[in-house]
Amino acid sequence: MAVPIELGSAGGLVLHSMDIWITYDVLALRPVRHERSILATGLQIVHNIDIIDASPGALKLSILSPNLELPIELIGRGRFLDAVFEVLPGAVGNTEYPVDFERFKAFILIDDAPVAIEMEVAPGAYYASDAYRRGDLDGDADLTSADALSALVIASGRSQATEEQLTAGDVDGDGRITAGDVIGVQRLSVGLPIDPPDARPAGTRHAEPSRYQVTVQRSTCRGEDQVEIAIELADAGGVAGVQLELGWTSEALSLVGVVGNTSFTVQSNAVGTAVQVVLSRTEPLPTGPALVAVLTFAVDEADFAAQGRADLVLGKLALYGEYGNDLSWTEPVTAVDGWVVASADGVPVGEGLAAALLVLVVAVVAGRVSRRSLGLSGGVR
Ligand SMILES: [Ca+2]
Ligand SMILES: [Ca+2]
Repeated sequence: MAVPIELGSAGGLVLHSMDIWITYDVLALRPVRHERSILATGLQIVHNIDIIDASPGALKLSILSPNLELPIELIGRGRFLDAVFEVLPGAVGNTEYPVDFERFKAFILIDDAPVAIEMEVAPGAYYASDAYRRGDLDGDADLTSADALSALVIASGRSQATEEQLTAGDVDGDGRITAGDVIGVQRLSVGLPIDPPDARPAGTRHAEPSRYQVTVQRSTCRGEDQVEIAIELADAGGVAGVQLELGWTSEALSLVGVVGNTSFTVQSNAVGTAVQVVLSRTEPLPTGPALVAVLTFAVDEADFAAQGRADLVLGKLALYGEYGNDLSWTEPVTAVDGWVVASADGVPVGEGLAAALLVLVVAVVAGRVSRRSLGLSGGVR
């Protein structure tokens, strides 16, 4: 049973050390290890798990910057660490066991003196129940491609996640289900790790400008009844997932179909004059330009000739890496909008978009375990 420790919105937070102390019910749970997500790679983490019987009920993790000259910069948000617990035979089904922070503190050195960073902390709870576990969106206690399909359908907006599906499917812990989570569920379904090998130093932000640029094609429609618009990646190196919304500014265009790059699994959902497209795969693409998708629009010729132009605007653009990590955490991701004009007289526009990260919220989110896991003596997720 893994209890995720999540950083609600910590992008850009700089710190030198952190204490995470967690209290739990000793009759139901026993900590066995911690697992670090891509957000915690490269950090020095010490803990009391090996001597937990000396201080039962209190799991303590301490994180220290490996180099005082180089504070830790948290480069994203969502699942930071998992505290993995053994579910003890004493755990009672359908019972809520609180998992709470005894202490959650982060410090930064200012003039060689540690100063506490103010943080908002929210406790969580562990449910011994037959509810869903991580990645099991359909709740059948098995991790299969059906779960990845459910995640894909939810990520594209075709269906709304139930509370249980959000708990199970939000693998990266950012509070919603996106292409990054689809990658995570796909990986879980075949037993691939959702955390990277602990090699990359934390907080390494690359400065290559616009390496990840997504461009919507610009096209002239000279009386055709259909127009095809390509969406392209300038460099697809490391990309394992794409999530985007494309809106168009003329009702004279109606979407006929979306064909994705065949090396991805693709799902789309068109509502009115916008379409959401989600693409995912479990391995990252090699370096080089790549087609993301081709959208085919039917054109109402008379209406469109009268308007003369439709802008094709990229919104909610996100690219995800092999571990479902949002690539904008480490490199800029830019969008270049497109357009369709009725004749060659159209005027170009198109601006990039920038992502912003906000306040810090830290939460232990409900961990769940299936009845099947509970039935195993000492069963661990
Ligand atoms: Ca399942
Ligand atoms: Ca998510």
